[in-house]
Amino acid sequence: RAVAKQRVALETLSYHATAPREEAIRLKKMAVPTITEIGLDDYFFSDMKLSEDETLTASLRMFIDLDLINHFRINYETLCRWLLSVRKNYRNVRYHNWRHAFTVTQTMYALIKNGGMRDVLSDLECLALMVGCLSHDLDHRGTTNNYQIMSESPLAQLYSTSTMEHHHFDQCIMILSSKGNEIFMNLSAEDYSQAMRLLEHAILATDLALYFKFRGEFFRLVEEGQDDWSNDDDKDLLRGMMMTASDVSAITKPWDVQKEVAQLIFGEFFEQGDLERQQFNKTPEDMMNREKLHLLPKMQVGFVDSICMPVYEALSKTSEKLTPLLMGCKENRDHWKGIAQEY
Ligand code: 5BB
Ligand code: ZN
Repeated sequence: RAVAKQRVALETLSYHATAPREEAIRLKKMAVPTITEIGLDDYFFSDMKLSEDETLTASLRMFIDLDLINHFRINYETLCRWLLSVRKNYRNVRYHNWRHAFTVTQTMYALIKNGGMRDVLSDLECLALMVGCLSHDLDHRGTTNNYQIMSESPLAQLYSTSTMEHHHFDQCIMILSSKGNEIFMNLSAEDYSQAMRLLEHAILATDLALYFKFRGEFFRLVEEGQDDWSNDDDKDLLRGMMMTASDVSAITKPWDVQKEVAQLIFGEFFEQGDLERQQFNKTPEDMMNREKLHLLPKMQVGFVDSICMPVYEALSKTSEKLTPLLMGCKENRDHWKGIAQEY
């Protein structure tokens, strides 16, 4: 069994190429925008006007601004190469691509900088969350965990729960340990192993199934008025919720942005539905069924009510500085609700 798993691991994980050094040298020489130039610390930031290069230089700015480069003695060229390698290992799918990773990271940055989370988190936690966000959907194929299981994909054989998230973490570790990409090289042995644990936790937390599993405990803490996060288990919960809040933060953006992003999500889900029709000769669930397009506004309301509002409400209770996310989410709910009622 162990041998079989190893073979599956090799088959599925063997492809990963890092970016060439020349590209890193090119990026290294590029001007990096300031935070205010592109509104990087704004909750309502959108990447839509940024070029591909600007998503990279903006990422560099966030690392510089959080003082991660100095604090962890990260070689700048190594950071450039690592960023390029991360981008390269996202696929050209509609939604779960590099831009999604980048925008999730920007929300995390805003939570840290403007949401008051900097006071609660250690530098190492900030580093792990930022690296975790950039890496959290690496090599996503535009299909869900359920699809991996249904199609008996090698990944599902390797990991029976949180299938894709385990794979994203694997890819993250592979890039971090590739020559020329080792941004954690100068961490102490203790910090390094702690960073790995934090990274794994952060990436796995983006499985909504785990969000559902752990949120009750987090909501209970928040209801009790918890504001001291010195307990490690409590802070694990908080970091996990921050990952979820960042991952679904498209739902908090101004309506024109939310509308555009929703199109991408619908498109990716529908393509999976098309695959399911072809491969299994079955009618996909409504969410993935093109013929059920008219149900999507109602589904978005359901998504907001069951997943998004609860996490933004809870986070708002931990810090008032996080309420803009809750407000943005509410506004989009009203928009989707309005459209749903037209039908
Ligand atoms: C989400 C959990 N899933 C297992 C069943 C469906 N639900 S849902 O009813 O809350 C839902 C969420 C239904 C439709 C949705 O989008 C319509 C295409 C969404 C939705 N999900 N809408 C969004 O704006 C966003 Br952001 C998301 C998160 C997408 C990534 C989650 C991928 C995991 C899917 C299992
Ligand atoms: Zn994601």
